[in-house]
Amino acid sequence: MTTRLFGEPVQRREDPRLLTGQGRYLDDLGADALAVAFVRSPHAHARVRDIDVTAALDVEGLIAVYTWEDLPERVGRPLPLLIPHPALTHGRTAYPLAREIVRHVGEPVVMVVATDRYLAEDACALIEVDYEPLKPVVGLEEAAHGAQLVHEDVPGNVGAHLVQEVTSAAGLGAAEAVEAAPHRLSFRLDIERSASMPLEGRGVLARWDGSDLRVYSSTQTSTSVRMAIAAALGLPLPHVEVIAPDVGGGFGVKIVHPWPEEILVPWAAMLLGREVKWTEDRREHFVSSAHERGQVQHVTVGFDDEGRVLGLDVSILHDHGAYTPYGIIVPIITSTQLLGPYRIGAYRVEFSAIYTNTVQVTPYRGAGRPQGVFCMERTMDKIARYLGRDRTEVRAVNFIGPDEFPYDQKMTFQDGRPLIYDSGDYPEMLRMLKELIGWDDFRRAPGRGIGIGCYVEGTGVGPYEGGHVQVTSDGRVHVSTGLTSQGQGHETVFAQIAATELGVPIERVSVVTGDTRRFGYAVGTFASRAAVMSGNAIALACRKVRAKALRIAADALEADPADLEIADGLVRVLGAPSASIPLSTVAVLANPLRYAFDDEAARATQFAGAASPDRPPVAEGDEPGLEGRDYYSPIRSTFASGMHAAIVETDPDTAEIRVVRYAVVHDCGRLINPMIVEGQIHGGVAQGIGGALYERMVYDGHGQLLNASFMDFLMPYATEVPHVETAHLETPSPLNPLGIKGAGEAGVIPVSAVIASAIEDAEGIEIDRMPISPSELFELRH
Ligand code: MCN
Repeated sequence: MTTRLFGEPVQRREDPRLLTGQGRYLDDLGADALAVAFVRSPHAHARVRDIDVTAALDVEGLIAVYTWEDLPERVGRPLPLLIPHPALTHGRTAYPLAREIVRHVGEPVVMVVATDRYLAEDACALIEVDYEPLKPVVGLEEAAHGAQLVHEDVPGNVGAHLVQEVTSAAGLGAAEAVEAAPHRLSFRLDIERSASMPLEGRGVLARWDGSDLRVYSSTQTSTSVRMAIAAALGLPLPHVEVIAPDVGGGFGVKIVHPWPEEILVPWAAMLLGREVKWTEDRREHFVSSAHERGQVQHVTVGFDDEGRVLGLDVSILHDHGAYTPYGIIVPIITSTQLLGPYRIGAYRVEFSAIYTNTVQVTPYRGAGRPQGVFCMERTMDKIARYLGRDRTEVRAVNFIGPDEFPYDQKMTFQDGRPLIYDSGDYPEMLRMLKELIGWDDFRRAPGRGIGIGCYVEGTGVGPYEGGHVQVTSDGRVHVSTGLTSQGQGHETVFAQIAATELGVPIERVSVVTGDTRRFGYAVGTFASRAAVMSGNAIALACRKVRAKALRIAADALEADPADLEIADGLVRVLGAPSASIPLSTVAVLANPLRYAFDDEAARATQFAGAASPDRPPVAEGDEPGLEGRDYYSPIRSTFASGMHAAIVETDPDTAEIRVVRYAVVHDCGRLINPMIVEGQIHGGVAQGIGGALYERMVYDGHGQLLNASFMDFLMPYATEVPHVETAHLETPSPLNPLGIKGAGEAGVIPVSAVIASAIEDAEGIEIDRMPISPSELFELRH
């Protein structure tokens, strides 16, 4: 049996459970809990004049009705602004229940608790809210005009305005560099709103026993939810536990902490002394969670005869919806990650984050990068078209060379740290991609085109993540880390790391994530950070355990720790395999307190001489047990990269667009599990195809979301997503012990750019907005 598991395509261990209905999602818990439903605003902008709950009080099974007036001061405060930024001069967050003004359809106004959800919904229907409708501002450009305000005290609806500029080596600013360039182009690019849309919506279940609060939440960040709840409810942290059970997808929307429901449900559970649960329905998810992507981008580029970009000026209008709970992280990521694998002469980017009377914006898988990559890759294609050169050649002349790392883009990344690329090999990646898709042999024909898109992605953002590893006397290894899982396969990859580091069969390793009882300090799962952050922390914790195991075994075997190895669960003397001791026995020896009925303990007595009579049973500076905890805190992010190519066919009559081939070359450093990474990329590409061809939030002028159901919001099926051909390039990150970079968002990031590039090639029409439907393509043709 091999114990070298890092890098192998180990089958996902969670799948048998998840695929056979054994998963335990939020709504599988708390069958007897009281149910919560919300009255949500039907108006995009209105003043709440009065709320009459009288009729609802007669509903049989009604337990309680709460409006903002009923909330204690701590609970009723505006929700926290999670990532402040000096440029966010007018950050605004919602109250957990509307206080006076509602600013988008779906904002929670009244909370109803009843014995079941049906009764709670019945009671909601009987509550009369007297709204004074105010004029809503819906379109991004209309809102930027500033004539009508979303927040009375935010002039021009501008939440934030930020300008960043990197001058050229010759000291030219972007405008000067563009002006001085032999060629110039200016154009506008639009990306519409979309959303994460996990299969399982949000949900919260809370139980109060008079002293301790236990909360289950379908979240991407249980430790932060815990801190938020403790703060809002005035409870000491050790008396609050938050557990993320199986989570049916998050894709970004579940990183917000706390959602109003995550405060209100535990508060009601404490007040009522009963278990209380809220499960989001699909319509609620559409109108009251979060969206992303909506941006208008104006680009001016100056370049030379080879296509080298000498100056780039980008101005972005970012639609932030009604609130900024997650700060302005999305447009900051667009601004800084737009540069991709390229060396750009001089660069200036400016964005305004604009409030509109629509659902708030928080990161969705890719988080601002799909917009930035659309911008840069459309730019590369336009340069190639202008110069009559091959699109890959233009990219290649702009690439940062493999010998130029670390490469400083001279900007500040989203975490406030310098934007320095640590490693990569972009020319080699392009060579691999061209070969994989057959770029040079592609036969172009009317209605058949090929497209390309490249990106660089900062992954593994800090500040830290931790891991705890314990070997028990049965030889099992228990790994825990505080971040949560939403389907990424963490139970498998973290077990692979522990099994490799400790030399034990993977079957003996179990992994727990997202349970604050097991691990209290964590940041969460987002920004493709779990593998880098928890992966390295778990490896470091394993190394501590390994060192201790070798020390104890060396005593027992009367050998030097340097002469020992651990393999197949045995600590062995190198070169003398018969001299060995099971790791389970080492775990027994690590604890001076042994139970008489423990078989392992009985076997361990033969090593009793290991304890020296002149030192205490637990030596000073030591701890009982064979376990270790460690944290990984990077100096800065590590930069993954990728290049995608697609072949599309468009129907000459119906303008239907079909993606017939899709190829990906990807570099996430050392692969822990290539099969899982490929699965992540496939899922991301499917999501990206949705964003390129189908998914958009359609608001009318009154701020009503017209397609708030899966009947009307199109998502791709397997029939729309081709087999994704994948190749890996591994340039290890020098920044972390395992050499890993992240992979979880990679698939989605360049897809809109790639599909636009391919349609443009097939049709000879410039594609400057995404998504594009057959009817829009039809119109562009005519
Ligand atoms: N991996 C690996 N080798 C590497 C890098 C990653 O084997 N060199 C593996 C990891 O161990 C992990 C997976 O690939 O199992 C993704 O790793 P990572 O890039 O660290 O991303 P996270 O685990 O932090 O996941 C977050 C990322 C994000 S930001 C979104 S959004 C997203 C995504 O993952 N949401 C998802 N993938 C998702 N997949 C599912 N099924 N559901 C979601 O909600």
